[in-house]
Amino acid sequence: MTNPIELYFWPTPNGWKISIALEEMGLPYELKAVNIGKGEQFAPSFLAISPNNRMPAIIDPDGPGGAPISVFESGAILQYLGRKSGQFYPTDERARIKVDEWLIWQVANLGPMAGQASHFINYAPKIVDDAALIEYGRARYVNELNRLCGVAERQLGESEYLAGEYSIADMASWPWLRIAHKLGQGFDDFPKLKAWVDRIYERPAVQRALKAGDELRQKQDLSKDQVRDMAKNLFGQTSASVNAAKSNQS
Ligand SMILES: N[C@@H](CCC(=O)N[C@@H](CS)C(=O)NCC(=O)O)C(=O)O
Repeated sequence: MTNPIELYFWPTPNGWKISIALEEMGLPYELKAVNIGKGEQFAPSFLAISPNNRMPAIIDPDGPGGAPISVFESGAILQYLGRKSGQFYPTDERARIKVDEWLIWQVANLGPMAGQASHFINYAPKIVDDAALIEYGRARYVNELNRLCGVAERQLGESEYLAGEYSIADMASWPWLRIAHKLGQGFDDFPKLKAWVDRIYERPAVQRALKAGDELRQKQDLSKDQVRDMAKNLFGQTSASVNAAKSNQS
């Protein structure tokens, strides 16, 4: 009987990448909530496994050589789980490189751009009173996301999934691309992408992953006060503010 993997998690697209992978791979896991709106990502015990103060992170009690291992950064976690389970991450070098390309495309491009588009659409209007100050950032990231949706659309015209067969690259990209319509994109412009979103949504493992930790989800339409409260922990972080938050938590 394998010990459950601890998944340090909050219900956001980056968190779901890993709950989807664990469900798809049939690896037992236990959710450890990290309430990022409340600043729990600055707890020294969390920073010890995730020095970038971001979730997701995992601790696998049965790591290499039978000793525990922690992993942060969703791309590194997905590759680790793919190697550990021998699933959704091909061992053939050419096929693996394809998966790596699309996985890194997600973590280096899609994730950051969609995250910033979400910031300017969902949060900035509740924090910054002058709409003109928001507009340049909003347009910049909505356009970048639009470009990336076009990249995915063309790729999904070549193969059913991003890197050929369903893989960890799809698990990384799906939680962000499925909400593209809430981030200034029209799915009518991206029919293959929309069909891929729907195809993956149908998977029982994906359904289970979306339900796990559902009780942690906040209501979608937060008030100005709620967003401003979260913003103290989430936005405007500097090296000094992280050090201060860290000492408050210890
Ligand atoms: N590159 C990271 C991004 C993770 C990330 O941005 N996580 C956000 C939530 S979606 C977070 O933990 N934010 C906490 C904070 O900003 O302090 C990954 O792919 O794992």
